[in-house]
Amino acid sequence: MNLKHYSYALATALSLACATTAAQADDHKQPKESAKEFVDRVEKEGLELAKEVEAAYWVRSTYITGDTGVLAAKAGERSLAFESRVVNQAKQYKGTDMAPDTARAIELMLRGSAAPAPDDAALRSELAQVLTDMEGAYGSGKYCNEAGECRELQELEAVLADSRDYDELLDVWRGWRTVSPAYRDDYQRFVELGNQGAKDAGFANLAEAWKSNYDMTGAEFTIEARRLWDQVKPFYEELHCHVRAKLSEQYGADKVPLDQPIPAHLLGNMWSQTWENIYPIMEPHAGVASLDVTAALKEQGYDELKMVQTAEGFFTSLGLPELPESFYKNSLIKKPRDRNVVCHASAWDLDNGNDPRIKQCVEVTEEQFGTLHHELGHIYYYLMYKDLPPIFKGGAHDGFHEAIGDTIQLSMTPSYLQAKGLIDEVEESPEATLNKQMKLALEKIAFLPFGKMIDEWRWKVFSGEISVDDYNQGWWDLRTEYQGVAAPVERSEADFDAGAKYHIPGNTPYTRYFLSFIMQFQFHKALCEKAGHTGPLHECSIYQNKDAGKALGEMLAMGQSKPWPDAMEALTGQRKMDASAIIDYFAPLNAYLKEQNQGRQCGW
Ligand code: X8Z
Ligand code: ZN
Repeated sequence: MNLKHYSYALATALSLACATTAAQADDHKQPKESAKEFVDRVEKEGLELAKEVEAAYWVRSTYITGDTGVLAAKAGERSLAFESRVVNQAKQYKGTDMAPDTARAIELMLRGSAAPAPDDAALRSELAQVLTDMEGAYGSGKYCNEAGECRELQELEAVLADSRDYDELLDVWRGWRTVSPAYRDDYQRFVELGNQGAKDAGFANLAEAWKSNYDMTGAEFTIEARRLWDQVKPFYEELHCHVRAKLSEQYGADKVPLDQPIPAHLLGNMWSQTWENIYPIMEPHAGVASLDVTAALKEQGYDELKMVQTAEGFFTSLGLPELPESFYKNSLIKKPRDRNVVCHASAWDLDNGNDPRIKQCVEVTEEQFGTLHHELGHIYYYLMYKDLPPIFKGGAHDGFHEAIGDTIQLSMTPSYLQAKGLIDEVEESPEATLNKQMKLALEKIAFLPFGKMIDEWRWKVFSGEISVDDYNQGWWDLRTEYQGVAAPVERSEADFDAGAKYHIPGNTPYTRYFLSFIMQFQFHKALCEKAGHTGPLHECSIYQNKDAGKALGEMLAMGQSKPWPDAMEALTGQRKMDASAIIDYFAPLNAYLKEQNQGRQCGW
């Protein structure tokens, strides 16, 4: 069910939609319907069904109970039935003569969704159920320790972020991983059902379905993603080497040996996916240019609402529209105290662009402030492609959708933060630059192998290369290979550590984030050029620049109406994804790391 994070055009139209009865649907199967008529009808029916399905999913995600589970699974089942019908009909038009826009629409319909619908109705029902159950189990997961004290994910994450006590970190790291074994069997069943759906839609397996969304073949996409990873890998290895050395100083070489992968619980994040929370350990020049935005937000009495409004203010400063009133009325930005919700942040495109919302259990921290910008990036995509035909509503590819809010964040320079009163003064010195770059690299560079390996694991699981008996071993093999991190305690096949990360039970493809983290620097560079910035890229902010805003808005308004290289070209002049911009951006830090690592044995 594709709609959970943000409903892409096609995903919306296909996987939601259609309250039509079986009889009506059969009527529509008449072969005389032209391709254009077919597309128009699917869009119309899709919108109708979407209303109901989106409402059911929203309520489920913001109010997890058995009852909302029943309603969401039923809605999911209907949307899968619609998708199945649409795909099977769309196949008939493939290769026939039609206008380019219609051909694009048919092509989009035939792409694989995150969980393609099996032809068999009973299997569709089971698929909808298993997805609803897994996400609900994750969203209501709690770790109760031996003393009987129970904590939710966000509380555990806060410990991971702030504590430097090895054993305390280990307790919460292990604790959160007591939640996921409960749905390991569900996941295994999901893999079977998803593969069946993928086959019925014409793919070899679910991995191939997922790779079909990038205007190239699956094999080409695999190579493309690998090419990008190869571009950034040497820089990651320098960062890893230096971080490991510093952690070894902090915790002792017995805990962090200098020739081994880093224990996964010491990197400031539940999944070791971004490492900015250990910045205090890593700060190159102690005390230079204070970057404690969390403290500033708290001191200045920011609350959830003010954080959202401030983030909106960045987008409107570019000349983009204000958020509709309904956004503030209908979004969930504060964690309810009396019920379980899926706290993992998401942005939703309800009512065909008229009722966009975010769902985020906002806390007053810099990290959450960043995530708010990320979510608003999705929302502004929705707003800008609102008037396209429903089937063209979506990111140029899913990495584009993920990259917009993050691109904006790259403009939150010290000068911007000072303008907002969030830091006192802007210190300009090579030392200040290095500190700033270190903090950002701990977020952006550290993430890259994580962003890559999640779907490496799933691709292998879907293709059968990793069997159900090896889920956990296969997971840790990839964690070690890509990230150079290791489980701090022995794990077994009774565990389901992949399932401790939201996007596994939530079934959200993850390569999109890997692509996004690379493309957002490409976008930032292009926007800075539009804004007339000269000088190093890390000093550029497009805040208040209407030329940059116009260029961004124009790309967003294209949605997925054209192959993604067209959208990329419209903004950047390039037709390829490319990691040169992210590497160039961090040139000062790269030099520093190489110097620091001299004489060290890097690698694991
Ligand atoms: O899931 C998200 C967003 C929602 S699309 C909050 N992100 C990934 C994650 O949290 O794992 C953003 C960056 C990576
Ligand atoms: Zn996102």
